[in-house]
Amino acid sequence: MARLDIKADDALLVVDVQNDFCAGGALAVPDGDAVVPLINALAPLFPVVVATQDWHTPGHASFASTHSRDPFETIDLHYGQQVLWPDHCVRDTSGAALHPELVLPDAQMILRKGHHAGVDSYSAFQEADRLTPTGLAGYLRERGIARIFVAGLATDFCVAWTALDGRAAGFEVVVVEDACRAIDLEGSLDRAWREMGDAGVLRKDTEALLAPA
Ligand code: VGL
Ligand code: ZN
Repeated sequence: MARLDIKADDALLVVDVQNDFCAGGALAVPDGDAVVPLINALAPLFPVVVATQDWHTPGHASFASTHSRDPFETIDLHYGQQVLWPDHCVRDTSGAALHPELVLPDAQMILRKGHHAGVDSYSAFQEADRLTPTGLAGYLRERGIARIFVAGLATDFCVAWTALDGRAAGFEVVVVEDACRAIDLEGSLDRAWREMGDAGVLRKDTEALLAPA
């Protein structure tokens, strides 16, 4: 297989590899822990590594409990449709911590998102109101980044929204498929890949980055 060479203007975004999305967590993604060794192998290749943390207030608008509803129902909030989740990644709890086996000594930025009580943020670039930027696009541009590689959890939510918004912000985007795992709620994974494909997001496996030159 031809190797995809990492360049000085590439960044790796490690999305939400947090305890609550891994085995035993409040919103465990099936096989979520499996992304950790792959991300640990990828990270040293990149000149810029950014990790994100889903970082919600207690009583966050994305929590089913806040609305006295059941998890995985959908409701309309002031900014549009919102899937309701079990309480997860409450700021400063062990569930919100990065996975203990994630080894990212070279990560230069940790971005927390979803921290406003009334608005969710699957995307690392923009909150779900589609108005409030996180500042990530500006950070990456100032660092001279042209292409981002996205890995982490979950493929069909935070990874996909981050990849799509990365394209909208003008970056080339590659999702490292085998370094992601999905929730897959009512066809969300197929839909996410379709939307990412339509937006010009490339889909690669770790092997393409690690293969001998
Ligand atoms: C995520 C659902 C709720 C994710 C975050 O990281 O994909 N999914 N909050
Ligand atoms: Zn969340």
